[in-house]
Amino acid sequence: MILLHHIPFSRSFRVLWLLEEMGLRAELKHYSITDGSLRAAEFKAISPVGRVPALEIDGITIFESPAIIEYLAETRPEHGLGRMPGDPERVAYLEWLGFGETQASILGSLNMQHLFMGDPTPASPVMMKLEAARLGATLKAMDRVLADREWLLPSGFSAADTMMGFNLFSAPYYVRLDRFPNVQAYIAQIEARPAYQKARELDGQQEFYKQDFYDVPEA
Ligand SMILES: N[C@@H](CCC(=O)N[C@@H](CS)C(=O)NCC(=O)O)C(=O)O
Repeated sequence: MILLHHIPFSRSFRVLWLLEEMGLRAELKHYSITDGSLRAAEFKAISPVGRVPALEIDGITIFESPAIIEYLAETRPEHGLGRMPGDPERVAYLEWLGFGETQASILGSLNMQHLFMGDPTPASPVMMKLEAARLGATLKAMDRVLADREWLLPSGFSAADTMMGFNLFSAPYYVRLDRFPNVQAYIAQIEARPAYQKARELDGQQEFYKQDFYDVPEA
């Protein structure tokens, strides 16, 4: 049995998507970011600061999405989705796994300030503007790389691409993507993948974003 601790439209989508790419189906245990369920002692025993995803598989429990993604790629090499030590793309692959979290941490900060602080007055428009610009810089870096290839690695789709699950749903709420045509083409390619489409069906309804775009409020 595979059990994924999950919130729709969050980093746990990365794992849901990679499992589908591998033809594996997890049972989902749902949480909400706002109802306190992530802070329950039972969940913190699995994920020490109460974050999703966590994955129960092969008799172990793993938290941190890059660790889960890498574990799945290494233990299921027949799918060819990892780049193992010795592979010429190994370093680039590891860089993209880390890059996924660099970008996601900016999104986490923007989500916190725009969506989760309750009373928005303590949020800082200066920080919101800065974080939106930093997010734009990560998209610009991707856009440059994607100018001459379809996927993050030259040899083709890999588990590193699944790290962009969550990031690429969330980014358009804060940065207009028309500045990044290669990222837009990349998203279209991702959306055409049957495993991605199935994972989106299984993901569930997001409950965070209430409008199409979040501008920086006037200071
Ligand atoms: N680096 C961790 C970050 C996990 C994380 O922050 N997940 C978010 C959802 S996208 C979460 O659980 N947030 C709950 C909270 O911050 O309380 C990973 O990649 O798994």
